Amino acid sequence: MKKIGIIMGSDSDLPIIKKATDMLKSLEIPFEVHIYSAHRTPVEARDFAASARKNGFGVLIAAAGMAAHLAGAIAANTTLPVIGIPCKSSVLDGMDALLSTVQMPTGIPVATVAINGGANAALLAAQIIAVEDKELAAKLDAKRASDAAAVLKKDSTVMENL
Ligand code: RP5
Repeated sequence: MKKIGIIMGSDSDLPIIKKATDMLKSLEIPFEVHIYSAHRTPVEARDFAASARKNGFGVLIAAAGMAAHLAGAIAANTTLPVIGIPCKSSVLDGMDALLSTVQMPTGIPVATVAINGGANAALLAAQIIAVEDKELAAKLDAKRASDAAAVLKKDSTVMENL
């Protein structure tokens, strides 16, 4: 199975990344995590993206806050699918990172998930890998079914608590 590469702009983004790695672990998908910044370590970020395909990665996830150029900078250096996670910082409620991540120019796409959307980034990466992996696709189908069952169980008792 192809690996998923996860890059975060700072170790302060770790709580968001943990949501992604927890999900990938639960689906038994191999991953590798790095702290590379588009601004503070641009050479390492570029080199990682440029060599990712030959190093066995299938999808890259990039998480950053504030002027969040990381996902775009990664996408500029690979044609692997790149998923961006805008991270909320102490000001502007993450809108700065959301717009910096999502508003990519034509030709360099970044699939952007919700602000702090680490779990969905992992699920989207898994769904991309599962296009060519029936076993993983079955796990994703089973997760959908069990998530739906959990909601319906709550529905069946909701009136008891009112
Ligand atoms: C971004 O700036 C990082 O992704 C982080 O979300 C934000 C703040 O970084 P630190 O100053 O906490 O290292 O590049």
